[in-house]
Amino acid sequence: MNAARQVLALAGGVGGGKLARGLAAVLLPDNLTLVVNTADDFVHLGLHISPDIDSVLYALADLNDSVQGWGLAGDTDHVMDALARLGGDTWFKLRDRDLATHLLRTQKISEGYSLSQVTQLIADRLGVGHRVAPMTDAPVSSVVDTERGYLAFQDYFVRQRCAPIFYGVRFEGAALAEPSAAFVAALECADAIVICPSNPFLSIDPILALVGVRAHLESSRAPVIAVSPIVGGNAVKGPLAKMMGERKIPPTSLSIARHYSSMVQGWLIDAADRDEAAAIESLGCAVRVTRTLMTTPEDKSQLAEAALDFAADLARQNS
Ligand code: FO1
Repeated sequence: MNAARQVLALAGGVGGGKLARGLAAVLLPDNLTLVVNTADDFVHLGLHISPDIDSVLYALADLNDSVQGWGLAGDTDHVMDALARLGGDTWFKLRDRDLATHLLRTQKISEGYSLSQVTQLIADRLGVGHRVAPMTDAPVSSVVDTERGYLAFQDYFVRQRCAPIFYGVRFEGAALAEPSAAFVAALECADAIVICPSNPFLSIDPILALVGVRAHLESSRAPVIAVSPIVGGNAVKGPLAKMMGERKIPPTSLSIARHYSSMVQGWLIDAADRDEAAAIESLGCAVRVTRTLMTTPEDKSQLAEAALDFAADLARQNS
C-alpha cells in the first residue's frame, strides 16, 4: 500500500475507471476519494442514468465490461430486445443487470436521497470500500455545440456516435452548482490530487466548472498530477482525438497540458510521447515519462503508484 495520506482523484468514464481501479489497488479506502463527472447524467425511459459513476463503481467492483467500456461484464439484452419489439427507444442500451442499478438509483432519488447518498448506497451494496462521490448533487448537463446545432450529451455521444463536427461544449447549471460535500472535504484535506486520463473536454472540464473548483486547484498546496489521455497522437479510447482535430488542436499531450495550463504541476505522459516532454516542461510543470496504457491490473496499479510517487516528490520539493 502506498504511503500517501489523502488522495483526491477526478475521473470521467472509461479512462477514469481504469486509473481509479489502480488507485484503489494501492491505497486504503480511507485514503482515497474518487470524484466523478455527472454532466453526462440524464433521464432515459424514466430512469436516472449516471454513466460515469457506474463506470467507476463497476470498475472498482471488478464487474465492468472492459471490452465494451461501459456496463457490466456478461450482461444480456432481453429487456432491450423486448422493448424493440414494442417499438420503444433502444438507441441507448440499458442492459438487463445494469438496469437494476438505474432502477434502484431512480427509486431512491424519488424517495428523497441525494445523488451522493444513493451513490454511497450502491457502492456499499457492490462491496466498493473506497469513497466514490458525484462531483455535485445539483443538476449539471453537458450540451454539445456541433455543426448540427446544440445537442444533449448522450444524443451527441451515443445516438449520433460523435459524428457531428464538435465546436465546443457548455455545462448547463455548473456555474451555480456547489461541489458535493465529499468533494469539498477531499479538496480541503488532499495531499495529492490526480486528474485521471479521461476526456478533458467532456469529463474533466465539467468538474472544473463547478463553483470554486478551478480556483481551488490553481491555488492548491497539494500537487496536482495529471495523466495524459493521449498516446502517440491518438486517444486511448473514445472521440477525443477526433474532437481535437475538429477544434484545430493537434492531438498531442502538449495540447492537453496547454488546456489545463497552470493547474497541473506534474504531467505523466506515455513513452510514445517522450519527445514532447521538454515542450510541456517549458509550460512550467514537471514531466515524467512512463507507460500510461492500462491493459492489465498491474498496468493500472503501476500507473497509480507512478502518479502517487510523482505527487510525493513534488510535495517534498515544495516544502
Ligand atoms: N454507450 C454507448 O456507446 N452506447 C450505449 O448504448 C450506452 C449505454 C449505456 C448505458 C448505461 C451506462 O451507464 C452507460 C452507457 N453507455 C453507452 C456509455 C456512456 O453513455 C458513455 O460512455 C459516457 O457517458 C461517456 O463517458
